[in-house]
Amino acid sequence: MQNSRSTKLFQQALQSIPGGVNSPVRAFRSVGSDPLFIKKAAGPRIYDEDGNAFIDYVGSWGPMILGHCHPQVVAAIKAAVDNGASFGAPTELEITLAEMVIDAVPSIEMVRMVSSGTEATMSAIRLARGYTGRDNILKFSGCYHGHSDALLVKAGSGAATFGVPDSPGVPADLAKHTLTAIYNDLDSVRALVAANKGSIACIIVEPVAGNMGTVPPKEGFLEGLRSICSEEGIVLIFDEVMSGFRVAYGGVQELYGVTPDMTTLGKIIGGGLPVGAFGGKKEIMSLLSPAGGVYQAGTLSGNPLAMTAGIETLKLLKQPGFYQKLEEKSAFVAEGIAKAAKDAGFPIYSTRVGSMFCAFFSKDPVYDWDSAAKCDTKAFAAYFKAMLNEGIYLAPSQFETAFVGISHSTEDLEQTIAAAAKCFKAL
Ligand code: KE4
Repeated sequence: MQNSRSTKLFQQALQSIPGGVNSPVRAFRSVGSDPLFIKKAAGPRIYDEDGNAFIDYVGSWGPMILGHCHPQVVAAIKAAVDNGASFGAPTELEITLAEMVIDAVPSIEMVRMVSSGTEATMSAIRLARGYTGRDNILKFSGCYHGHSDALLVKAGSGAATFGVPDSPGVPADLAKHTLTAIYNDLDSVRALVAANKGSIACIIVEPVAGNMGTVPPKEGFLEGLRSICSEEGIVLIFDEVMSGFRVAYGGVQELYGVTPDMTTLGKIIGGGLPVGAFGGKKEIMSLLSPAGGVYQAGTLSGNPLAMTAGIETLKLLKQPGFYQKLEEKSAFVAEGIAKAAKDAGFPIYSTRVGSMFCAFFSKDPVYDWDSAAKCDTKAFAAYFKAMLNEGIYLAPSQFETAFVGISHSTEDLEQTIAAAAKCFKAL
């Protein structure tokens, strides 16, 4: 595969942009190669600067569930921009999208728009702290909720229940308020809650984890979190930035029937434009400025172009049969890849929830960060590069999720499975 233009552009980007990218995972570091610079995309494909075409399973990390450049979404954005890109004033579009989100997710009675998932989770945590008057929060190893300081924290060593910074620049004094439990392990949650009785404002969780690879909740895990939070007066936040409108129109909470107190959203509700949102019970949301005292703001929050793209996207997702069709496509390709690995005698552990799927390079089951971290990331990197050579664009890290979109055709999925069969054999 010829990629001299991407290589040239990457060298140029390194002069003006830290690491040559505007978000670290794009740099392809964990797969040990230079990133491809993308020129355009259409439907299930992306096209790099050297004219190579790839079947895309990153989909901008989740937003492009309809495929790239859906004509209805593009037309709506084009029409909207003729009316102006941003006003910094309320618009009817914000009410329309808010009402669509509330209609889709019954646990959301009110919702505030922001411009990224990071803003959504950061603001939801502040609101939970304001609502409970408590300072500590609890998250899970392997779950990613964006890069606000309180969430760039890892478990304290040994018996220490307090968090320690997971990045330079995060003050230890702040990190200590973030407790870290083990995903799918309710006992680890109960131990932390008991050791910090009455001081935890919220538990934030990816109800289907997508940032350590795709890890579904074990039977009873979400229900257990729900009852612990109800018993302890802790706000349960489902971070559905990735899973919202992805695994079902109503997200994981519709699929698993567990109701959080707050939900964070992003990605799909912006149709590819910058967006985030957090919402929940009126009783909590009404504490948010200017209705209440918990401050939160944003110049481009509820941006008319992002609202337009989100509204058009959700209209298309709501069409009868959409998720059934997506489910069939997703099962076909995920099972096809798993069979290809098995037939090649290559051990992988395959997971899938709806159109989120992952091939863990592990012969053992993966159900939390520790088991995910045991994966053979070198073999994954070789697989990633081989699939790229076959025209298949996967997430450049073992600890990410692959996304199927409605525009992936049967031929695309068959081509992907055939490529996987060839690549697993060569590993
Ligand atoms: P953003 O700030 O990147 O819009 O959203 C942060 C975020 C919050 N919550 C969940 C569950 C998320 O998955 C994310 C962001 N996801 C990553 C993909 N692993 C975005 C890709 C990137 O960082 O470039």
